[in-house]
Amino acid sequence: MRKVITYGTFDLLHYGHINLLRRAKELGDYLIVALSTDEFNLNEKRKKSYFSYDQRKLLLESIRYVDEIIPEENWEQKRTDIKKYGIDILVMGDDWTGAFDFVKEEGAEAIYLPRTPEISTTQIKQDLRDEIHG
Ligand code: C2G
Repeated sequence: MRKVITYGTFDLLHYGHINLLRRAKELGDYLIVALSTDEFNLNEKRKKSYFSYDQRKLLLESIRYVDEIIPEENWEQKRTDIKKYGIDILVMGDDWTGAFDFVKEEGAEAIYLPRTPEISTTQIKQDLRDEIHG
């Protein structure tokens, strides 16, 4: 069984996230999503998600491509996650190209997939702001 893992906040879940998760699952048989905790978002990623960890987890659990969800609490855990969960492939959008190539040292492949154009959580918030304020 080929196991795939991907990491992210997945806030305001949108079709760009779904495209990523679908393609990640296509690369193997089992997909783990390491979901950024609220603390990790605040302290390390300098962003506050609109939905809490539990709300974001509930949304991800309803997606057919997702087999398991674990918390992402720090940048370093990728190395140990590869061993702990027997991961074959780490998948990320290509805004992260090269960032996690170190997983090759743990025997996993790092694959960066093209992002879905013109959609992002930031863009959604901006568009809604513009709509309200004109
Ligand atoms: N994504 C995408 N296309 C978009 C938007 C996002 O393919 N239009 C991908 C991102 O490249 C990422 C995943 O969807 O692989 C989740 O996106 P975010 O929640 O924005 O992830 P990020 O905040 O970049 O967190 O340790 C890694 C970090 O946790 C990644």
